[in-house]
Amino acid sequence: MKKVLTYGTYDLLHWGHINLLKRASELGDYLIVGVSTDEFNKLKNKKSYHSYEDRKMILEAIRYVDKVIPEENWEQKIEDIKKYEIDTFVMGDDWKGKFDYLSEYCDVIYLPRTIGISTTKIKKDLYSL
Ligand code: C2G
Repeated sequence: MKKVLTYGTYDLLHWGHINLLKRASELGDYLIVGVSTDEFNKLKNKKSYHSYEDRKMILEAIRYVDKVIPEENWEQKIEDIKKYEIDTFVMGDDWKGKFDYLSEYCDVIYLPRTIGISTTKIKKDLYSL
């Protein structure tokens, strides 16, 4: 079974996120998503609208996602890759190059980011309604 791993905040879930998860799931048979905890979001200077538990529940409802785990720090990726026997690590290409060090443990793929949508854009657009 080919296992794929990706990480993210996934707040205010939108079609750009779904595009990423769909393509990531097509790279294997089993997709694991590491969702940033509220505490880790603080380290990323991100504040989510939805709590970690709610973002986790939403992702678990998506047909492309097989398992959701907490992302608590920057350092856990290697351990997760080993623990879950990951074949392919995937991120949107806004992260291109940042995780190349993981290629020692699995394939590393950066997928084109979906243009025209982001959680930040949603927040801005709603604010100006
Ligand atoms: N994404 C995308 N297209 C968009 C928006 C997001 O392809 N229009 C992708 C991002 O590239 C990322 C995933 O969707 O792979 C989740 O995006 P975020 O929730 O913004 O995640 P981020 O804050 O980038 O956290 O350790 C990695 C970090 O946790 C990534």
